[in-house]
Amino acid sequence: MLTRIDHIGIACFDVEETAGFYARTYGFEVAHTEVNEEQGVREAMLRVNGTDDGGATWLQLLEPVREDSAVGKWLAKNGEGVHHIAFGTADVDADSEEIGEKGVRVLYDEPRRGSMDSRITFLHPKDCHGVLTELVTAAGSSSRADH
Ligand code: MC0
Repeated sequence: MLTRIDHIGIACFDVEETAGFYARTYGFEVAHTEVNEEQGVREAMLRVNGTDDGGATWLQLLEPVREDSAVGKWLAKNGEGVHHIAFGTADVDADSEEIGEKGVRVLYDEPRRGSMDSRITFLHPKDCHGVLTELVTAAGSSSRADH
């Protein structure tokens, strides 16, 4: 079951500069940074609030480390802006299977590693009214211990 918005992914040209805007304007501080080579991004996670299901709600700033990455291609075409939304779930495997059975394309056969050791998959934006949609099970969420 999808229980919350885990994060909103925002494509940007420069993570540090963009993080400065969010700190100055809203007071959101960077809680975590990493480079995810598989996804081709440098990212910063800005915590907005916490929940009691092992997750929280974040803004995720995404700077491409390769032009041919998903975010690199999207930025070249659209410029900076909202790239995807991510729903939190305790069981990304069950939810992606169930959603796939409804005819929505799930982009990965198996969830992959996401930010902060989460497990993630994506739904094709063309099947979701133009919104690239991610499903996330946070590290430490109950079902994660099974994997
Ligand atoms: C592409 N399209 C989008 C879109 N990206 N529409 C809405 N939102 C987006 N973010 C549209 C394009 O405009 C195009 O529409 C069509 O989809 C095909 O796009 P493309 O430019 O030809 O690119 P493809 O087909 O090679 O790849 C699109 C696809 C890809 C969604 C399959 O971006 C993908 O696999 N994304 C999932 C992985 C990802 O985004 N990783 C970065 C975040 P038209 O109408 O022009 O045909 S990593 C992340 O977020 C991790 C770190 C985490 O959360 O922990």
